[in-house]
Amino acid sequence: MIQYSGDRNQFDSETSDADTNYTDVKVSVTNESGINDEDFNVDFADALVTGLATDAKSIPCRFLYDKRGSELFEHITDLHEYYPTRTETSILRGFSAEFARAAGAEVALVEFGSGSSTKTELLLDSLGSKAKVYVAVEISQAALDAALNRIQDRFPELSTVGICDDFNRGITLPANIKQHSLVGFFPGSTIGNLERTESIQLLIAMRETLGDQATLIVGTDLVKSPDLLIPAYDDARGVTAEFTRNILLHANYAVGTDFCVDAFQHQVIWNESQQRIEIYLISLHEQSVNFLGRTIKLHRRERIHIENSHKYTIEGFRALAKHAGWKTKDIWTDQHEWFAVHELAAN
Ligand code: AVJ
Repeated sequence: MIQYSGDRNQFDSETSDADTNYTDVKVSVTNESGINDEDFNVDFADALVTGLATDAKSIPCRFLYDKRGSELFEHITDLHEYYPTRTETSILRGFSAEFARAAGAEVALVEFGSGSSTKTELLLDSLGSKAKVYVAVEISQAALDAALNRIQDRFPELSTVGICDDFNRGITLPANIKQHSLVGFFPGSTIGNLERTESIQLLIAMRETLGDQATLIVGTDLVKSPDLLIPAYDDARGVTAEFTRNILLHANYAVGTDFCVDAFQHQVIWNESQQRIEIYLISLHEQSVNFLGRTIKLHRRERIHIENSHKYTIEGFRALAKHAGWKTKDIWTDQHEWFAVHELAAN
């Protein structure tokens, strides 16, 4: 790779003085913070400037999902303590067979935060030739590419569309998709990351995106004992701790912060009144973090909020969905009532 610190358009010129042919060479421009322009993440930089400026420090959890973060999350889903993935998957086995029987003849499936698209295969398998289009919305480009390649191999007749973006920003569907029966798929209890009011906003936005004939399938983690909840987010092998701390490594290469990752500890709290798991990184000693000409001081034990994972009762989520204009249809759950899959209808 060539490091070049001038006007990179110079390399576009076909009549370059240099002997070298640059057309096949990736030219990267390095800015003052030492990061390649192509890799510098403006959105992440903004979030850090805002999130670290106050006493109640925070980093938005969407930045957990760089390539390494997406890989670590996949490890989490295999952990014994992390019950949501395998529980929801077993629910979806029964659900998808019944759902497919009642589905329209030409279905377009739109998944929000698709990650590895593993659960999607259950729905696509059951839908068979009824599934015409699959739209995957995912913030991690690496995860999106890998998942869509695998899905396309497994379902060669299916049209696939990848949208690499934050689904909270509102997405635009391909124009010709509305001729199909639209089915939104929002599994994994991803909705739990949002505050309750934000969840309502998102469900309203999804109804607008998908249209008034749509169905929405949402997975929510159910309220349960902290004895089960805490270990699910603080596993014995420390995979979740590594996942949380990786957000600092992501900041270091994408924004140029100089976080010392080993000086932060993963902490998990069950907030009973808010009915949510809260995840923090605690500064083990007094330290400062430098980036973009700023210095942020952290005192010993000061914490940075990283993630919330809200838990819902069945009735609590149904009320919230109704509030957002959705009609509540079927609910599927497991024998322990640990997890719920809600089927909602726009009309
Ligand atoms: C992907 C948001 C559903 O809240 O359970 C898992 C994220 N964080 N372990 C969750 C997560 C730490 C996960 N969601």
